[in-house]
Amino acid sequence: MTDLIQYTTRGAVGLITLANPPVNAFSAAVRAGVLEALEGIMADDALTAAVITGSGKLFSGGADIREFNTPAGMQSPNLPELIEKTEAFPKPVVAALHGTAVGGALELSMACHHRVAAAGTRLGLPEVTLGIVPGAGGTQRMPRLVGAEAALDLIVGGRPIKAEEALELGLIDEVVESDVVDAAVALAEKVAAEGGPPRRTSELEDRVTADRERPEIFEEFRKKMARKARGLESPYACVECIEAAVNKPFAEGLAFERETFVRCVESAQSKALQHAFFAERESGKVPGVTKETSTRPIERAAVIGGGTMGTGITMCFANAGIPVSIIEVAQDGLDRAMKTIEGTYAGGVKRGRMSQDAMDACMSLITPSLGYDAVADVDLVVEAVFEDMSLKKEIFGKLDEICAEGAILATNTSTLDINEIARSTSRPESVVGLHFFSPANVMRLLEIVRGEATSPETLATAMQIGKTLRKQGVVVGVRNGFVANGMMLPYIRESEFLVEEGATPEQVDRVIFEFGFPMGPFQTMDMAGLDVGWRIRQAAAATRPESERYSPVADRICEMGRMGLKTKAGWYVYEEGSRTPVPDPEIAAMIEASSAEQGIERREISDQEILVRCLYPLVNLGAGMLEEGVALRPSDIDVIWMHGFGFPRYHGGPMFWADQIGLGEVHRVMQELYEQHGELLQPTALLTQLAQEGRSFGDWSAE
Ligand code: 3H9
Repeated sequence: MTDLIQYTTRGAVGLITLANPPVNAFSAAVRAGVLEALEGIMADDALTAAVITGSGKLFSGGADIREFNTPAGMQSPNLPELIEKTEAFPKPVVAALHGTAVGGALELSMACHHRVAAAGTRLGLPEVTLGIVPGAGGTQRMPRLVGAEAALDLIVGGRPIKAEEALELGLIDEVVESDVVDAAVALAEKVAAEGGPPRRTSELEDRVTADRERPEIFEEFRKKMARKARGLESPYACVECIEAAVNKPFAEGLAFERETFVRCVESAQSKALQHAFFAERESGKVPGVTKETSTRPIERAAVIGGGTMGTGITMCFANAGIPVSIIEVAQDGLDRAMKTIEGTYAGGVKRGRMSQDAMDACMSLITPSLGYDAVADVDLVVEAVFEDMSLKKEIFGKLDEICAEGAILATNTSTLDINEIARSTSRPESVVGLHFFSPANVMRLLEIVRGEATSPETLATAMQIGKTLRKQGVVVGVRNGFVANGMMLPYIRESEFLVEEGATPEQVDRVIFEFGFPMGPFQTMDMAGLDVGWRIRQAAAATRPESERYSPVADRICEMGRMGLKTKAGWYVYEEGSRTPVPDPEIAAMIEASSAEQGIERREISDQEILVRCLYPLVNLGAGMLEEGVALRPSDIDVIWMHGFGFPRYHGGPMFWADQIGLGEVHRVMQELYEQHGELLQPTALLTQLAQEGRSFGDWSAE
């Protein structure tokens, strides 16, 4: 038998243990091993029952996703075959669950005749997040155990639940605080002693018969999910499968589920979502940092600056249970910062997102401090004052004097050179960038900026912090705007040029929204506030080459005092109390006047041109950043865009999306744009090379 399965006996019970680290995925060898063990138990008259469990910290993460669309995935027994054989097994089979049991692992458990879980085990069917439906009977068995409404919630939501909730729903039979395998073996012995045919989930009819009387639940659910499922195929496919479970005999429902699974797993959306899953995990692997690299435990932190970023970052630490001091130079600034934090938490309590107790616990972890004394005993400081190099150098000089040896000195700068900041200390190896996105307590992306002197220990600690704060960390190099904001530049620039050439802000925003972003660039700018960009442009004006094309429209909007949503006017106008952008004829007239002034003859601009003009240049710049080594791999850029700017996950991020179009085509269009609009759109060397060689970013990073 394969060594990915351990097999032993406990009295008259055969114990099958999955042993395929890290997540005991059901690869071809594991499936074959489980089946072989079951056959052995069948053939042995001394054995009356079977228990299936997992080794290590979890039961199993389900099917082996890397085997999707490969011959290994279909190798007999495939997962549906194994699961049907488990349910049909004549001797009782009990699942002993701990840690996590998701996807195909929960599907197998539901086909076992009984399920026992250790307290706190997480159970779920997350397949929808991979663009598929549960494809091994999950959509048919779950409604039979918990009813259609709970099944819709769990399968379409894809969210895991704790064993205690699963017990209440009827998904499992027992939750134990004691050893789960002992409990499962005891249950197996008891059921075997009682005799009678095993309890088969596929034969349970009560729940589905009752649900058949309420066909309206499906339409109601479809309406309820519409906003969240916009653009996605698999949530609707999941609903159809659960509907089939209710309305069709089990075997027909199962066949329908199978057909739907096969269609979904081959879809472009599923491939993109699988890419997103692996890209997120890949981003945690960084040259020079290994499992052996030591990290500093972060028991206390401090944040310098009580503005929007500083308060949000402070909340991140408190939310993670880490005591944190927030430092301001004047009492009124400190009071304002604490009021902001308290108000944000209170808003969460009011909206039912957190309990009053949780808010009180977070507030008790935050210490307001005047001056730098508070940094003396912290393990990490995050500086989040405004973007002024001399101020930052002064602060880092002080930190260098006061902080304990080995403490991590981080800056939240989004534009300044971290190497220069690091040089203002005597310990540049301890300096790193932790670039949070606004609002920092909400946004998941964290750019971890590696300076030229940052030590592997500092970097590893920063990556560890990202995980503790439940952020999606991505390591990047030093460059103006790093990767995220740097790549935002051509996206915003081209959208503004398009408006000067004949499009309208609302047309550009509609095209980008329809592509799948939560909103287009003009609405985003209004939401973020136009003043920050304006200040940055003013600062950069002196160094901008005369010959470079520049759209003055955004500056003029600011000159009119329109700073976006917060002033109820920006690219759009906003009615009192509303966040809905309303096109403004005054802005339309101003844009037309600006086009005329610059001698630009306005023309009809197609939706397709808008899409490629906004997105191809950022792919092009992404390729440039790979060449420079500022981004480590194309998939890191994808993660940054998905988590930082809402690039639709079902397109897999800009670099994966470009690969699907074909880099030959992307390059051809970039070349055309370059010839029409000039050097800002010149194809980068890496894009040109890959296009000429007929390769993709994926091929390049696999080298
Ligand atoms: C399914 O079951 C289909 C069926 O309905 C029908 C089939 C016919 N496969 O997340 P981590 C890797 S669909 C292959 O950091 P954690 C992961 O890439 C499946 N590899 O660990 C990483 O590799 P590396 C439905 C997998 O402890 C390593 O394991 N199941 C799989 O933070 C560690 O991963 C899911 O969607 C997999 N299934 O969290 C569950 N899972 O070290 C997906 C993980 O090389 N998995 N890897 O980077 C998870 O949600 C989490 O991994 C889990 C553990 C919660 C299990």
